[in-house]
Amino acid sequence: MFNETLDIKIPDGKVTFHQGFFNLEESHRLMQSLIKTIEWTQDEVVVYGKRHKIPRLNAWYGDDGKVMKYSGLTLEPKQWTKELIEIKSRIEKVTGTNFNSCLLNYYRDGKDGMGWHQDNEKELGKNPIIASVTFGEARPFQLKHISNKKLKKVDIPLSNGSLLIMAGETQHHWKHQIPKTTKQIGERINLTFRTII
Ligand SMILES: O=C(O)CCC(=O)C(=O)O
Ligand SMILES: [Mn+2]
Repeated sequence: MFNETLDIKIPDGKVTFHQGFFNLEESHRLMQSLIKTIEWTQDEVVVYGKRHKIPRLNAWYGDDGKVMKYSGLTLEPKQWTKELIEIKSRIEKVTGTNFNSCLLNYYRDGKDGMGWHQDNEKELGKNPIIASVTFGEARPFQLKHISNKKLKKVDIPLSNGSLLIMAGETQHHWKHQIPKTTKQIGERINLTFRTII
C-alpha cells in the first residue's frame, strides 16, 4: 500500500482521495479497536409503514448536542473515544476543518451496504465537507450525477486506510452508495466525519 493523493475530476463537485492515508499497521490497530470499543447498533427505519433493520451496524459519536436526524431517526451522539479523537486529529490536519461528529458504519460482509443517497441534511450546512475513512475490506464507492444522465457513474475503490473527502457542491449534484455484493468478502468499517451546525 502506498500513499497517494488523487483529485477525482467530476463536474459540479469536489472529491479528493488519499490512498494509504493510514499505514497498514495503523489501519489494522484502529480497525480492531473500533470493533471492540464502539457501541455498535443496528438501527431500524420505517419505509411505507414497515420497519426494516438497516443492512449494516452503525454508531453516532460527537460533541454533546450534535444530534443526527435521518429516515425519521434522531440519534444522540456518544462521547468521543480515544481512537476517534486520534483519527479526527489526523484528518483535521489535512482538511483544515474541525469536525464535531462522526457516523460509523460497520459492513459485516457483502450483504451489508448503503443505498443511493446524498448527505444533504440541513444541519450539515450548504456545501458540507465530509471526510470518509475506511478500514478493512475495500468496497466500491459509487457516485452518480443527479440531473445529468449523460455522465457516467464514478467508481472509487475505498481501500484499507484510505481517506475520501467530499466538498464543494458534491452533495447537491451527486448521490453515492456502497452496493451490496454476492462475493465472499471481509468486513469493513467506514467513518464519515461531519460538521453539524
Ligand atoms: O461506507 C461508505 O463508504 C459510505 C458511507 C456514507 O455514505 C455515509 O455514512 O453517509
Ligand atoms: Mn453518505
